[in-house]
Amino acid sequence: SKPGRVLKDVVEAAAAKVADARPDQVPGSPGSGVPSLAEPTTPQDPLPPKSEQGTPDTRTPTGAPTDVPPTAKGQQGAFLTTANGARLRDTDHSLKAGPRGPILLQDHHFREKITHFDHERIPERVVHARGTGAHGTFTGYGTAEGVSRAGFLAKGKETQVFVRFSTVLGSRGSADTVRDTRGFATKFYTDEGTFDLVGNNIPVFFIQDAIKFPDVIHAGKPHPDREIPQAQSAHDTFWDFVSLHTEAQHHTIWNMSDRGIPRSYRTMEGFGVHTFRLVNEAGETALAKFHWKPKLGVHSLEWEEAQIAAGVDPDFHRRDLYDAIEAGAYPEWELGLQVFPDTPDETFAGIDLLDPTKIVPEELAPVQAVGKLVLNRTPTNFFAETEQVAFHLGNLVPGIDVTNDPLLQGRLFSYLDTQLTRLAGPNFSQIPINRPHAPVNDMLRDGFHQQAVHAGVAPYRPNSLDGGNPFEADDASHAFLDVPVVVAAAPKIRENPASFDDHYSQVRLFWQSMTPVEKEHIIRAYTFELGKCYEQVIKERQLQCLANIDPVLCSEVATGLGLPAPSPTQPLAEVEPSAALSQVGQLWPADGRVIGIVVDAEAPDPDVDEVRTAIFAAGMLPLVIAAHGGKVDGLDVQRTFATARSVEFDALLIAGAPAPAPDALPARDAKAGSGSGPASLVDPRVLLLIEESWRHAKAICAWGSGAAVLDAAGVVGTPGVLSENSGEAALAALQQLLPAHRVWERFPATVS
Ligand code: HDD
Repeated sequence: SKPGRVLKDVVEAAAAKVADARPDQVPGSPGSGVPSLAEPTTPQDPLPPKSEQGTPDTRTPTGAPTDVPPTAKGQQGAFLTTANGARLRDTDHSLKAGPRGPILLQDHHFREKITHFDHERIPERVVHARGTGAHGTFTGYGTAEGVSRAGFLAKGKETQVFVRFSTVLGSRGSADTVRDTRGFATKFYTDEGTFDLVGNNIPVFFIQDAIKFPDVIHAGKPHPDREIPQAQSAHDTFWDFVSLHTEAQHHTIWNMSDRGIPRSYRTMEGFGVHTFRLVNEAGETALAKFHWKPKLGVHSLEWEEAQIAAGVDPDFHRRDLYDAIEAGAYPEWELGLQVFPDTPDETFAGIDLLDPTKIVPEELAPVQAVGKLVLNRTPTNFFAETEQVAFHLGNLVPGIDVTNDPLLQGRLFSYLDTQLTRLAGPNFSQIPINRPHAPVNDMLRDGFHQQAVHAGVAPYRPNSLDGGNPFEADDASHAFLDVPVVVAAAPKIRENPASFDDHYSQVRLFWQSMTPVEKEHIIRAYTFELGKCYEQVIKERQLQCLANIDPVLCSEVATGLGLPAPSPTQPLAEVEPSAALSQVGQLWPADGRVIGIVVDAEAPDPDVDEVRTAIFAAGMLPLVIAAHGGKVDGLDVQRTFATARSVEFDALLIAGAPAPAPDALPARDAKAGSGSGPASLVDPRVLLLIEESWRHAKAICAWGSGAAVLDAAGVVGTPGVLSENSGEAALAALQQLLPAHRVWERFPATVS
């Protein structure tokens, strides 16, 4: 037993094991090159760190490069130690007064282990708690040089970035695919300081003034009494607020549209929302809005898909991002600018650029590409990077300044303030993920969790004791420029400009810009969400808002709710639809798309291998689906009929007609007693997969005996369902359909 063993025995036993085996025979041992997943029996080096840990971890807290190995603060050496580095003999038993006795207070290892564990959690973000992140590179095109002096926008300049995507309302553990706005926050580690672009996938916001932020969030979060529902806007308090506070109606219709349920973070646009002020080398200013344009286009889930995914794979978007990056299908966006003259009234084409509930249609001010973002590295440690990353709108670089947008002004306060609680003190910019890659010399001192050992005696200016250091910079040394905007003499008041009172014209613009199928989705979303409200008065009040947007939208939702449709209380705005707002009608690259291939494990089709290879070659991901795991005809099976659901695939190839397996649930027609129709010949889980894929408007192509499956599923002859003679022909047919994302004709559209 343990107490009887002496140190010598333990060391000798371990040494004997190591000596007996040559390194190349011991998986996981130093030199073997083979990490062991079996239970290890000998001291081993930790698994090699991922290469990305070179940055920003290889910086000192003051930003200077260091030679300290990146994982030095993580794991070193083969042996378990205390936090102070003393090697430990046993971490499985507490120190007790005899085997049956109480734990001794002197057990310093027990106390350290449990105390640290007790404090492992930090408060989740008050909003955007659920998220995932990735590292990448931004490369400037140089096209913005005329409007901004920011160095990272220069032609060919590469800058490291970290991006965190998020939902807004849910807790850290909530599902990814809920209907909500998505955060799209980017940290550019530029040579001139860190620039944070903290945006969303929706270009407008619920409120015009930051002082309303607690109101909209309290309304959207779960009800305070029961703390339900989680991560949803489909409840009374949310609709109570937005129907009373009508400036929220624009953001709300975006949430009710397909934008509220993205297919992937990779297929989302991003928006800086506010108007920023840019300054060029000559000191000239322009106003601008930031846009992220995804290379893969903007695609969304279908509402039923989103709901199923929330159950079968709550980490759907997180998994998708990691899988794509680890498969080498690096997500890409172009950063674009809409640029406006910096006029005294800060408007463009009659649109108030300081009002964050308004867009400027791209048809009026085109989005001009200024650089490219590629995400190519997943975090090594979720907590250290994704959880501890702290964004702040005040992280600005020379060439980019703020405007007086009252929402932006308030955000400049909130993002620093919130970290004081979340990251427990004022030194969070020293946490590795937050460290600037520019040298830091800030005269900020002390405080909780201070990591730096500051030298010198004079952290004040002016001083002579530290030789006058640090010195103030100027234009020649790339100092940040606060644009000396003239602030007009005005009374101190709590009021908005009159232009902020238009709450409906752009909501109508959005609605009018949608295709029939997108309108149908919006109607269903409002009907679903309001149908979840209990209070009649709230539904009626929101119907009144819809009447002021569009009578068809209002009457369709009213019908669904079983309520009368009210008339508008104000004239409907004359609007020019903006095609750029619609997701339907364009063709996009199919890179990174997931293609499910259903095979019959009993009679595998010989074309499957070739089809898989061709899918890979086209930059997509094939997943073989069969009745059981393991291998079929030498091919790995990635999904079984028990684990595959339509949500995971962008399209299906059917390469065989698998008969019902013993573990399959009874087929529907078998339950009904017929049992002899074509459906009973095919495994019912395959039929469910096809039924769902069909409902979710995905392309489905078959070849060989797979044609019989389409017949059994009753989908032959419908749009986007094709049978071909060979695997090659079936894949070619599928590739014709994929760029449109979905077979849109399958959605019935009752409105135009
Ligand atoms: Fe905010 C987080 C985006 C308005 C206060 N916000 C946060 C995040 C994103 C946004 C993407 C997550 C950052 C991360 O991944 O760590 N927020 C927006 C956008 C807004 C907006 C696009 C409007 C245009 N936010 C807004 C207002 C306030 C805040 C008006 C307060 C007055 N937001 C916060 C916050 C958070 C935050 C409380 C929570 C965690 C954090 O900052 O770091 O400070």
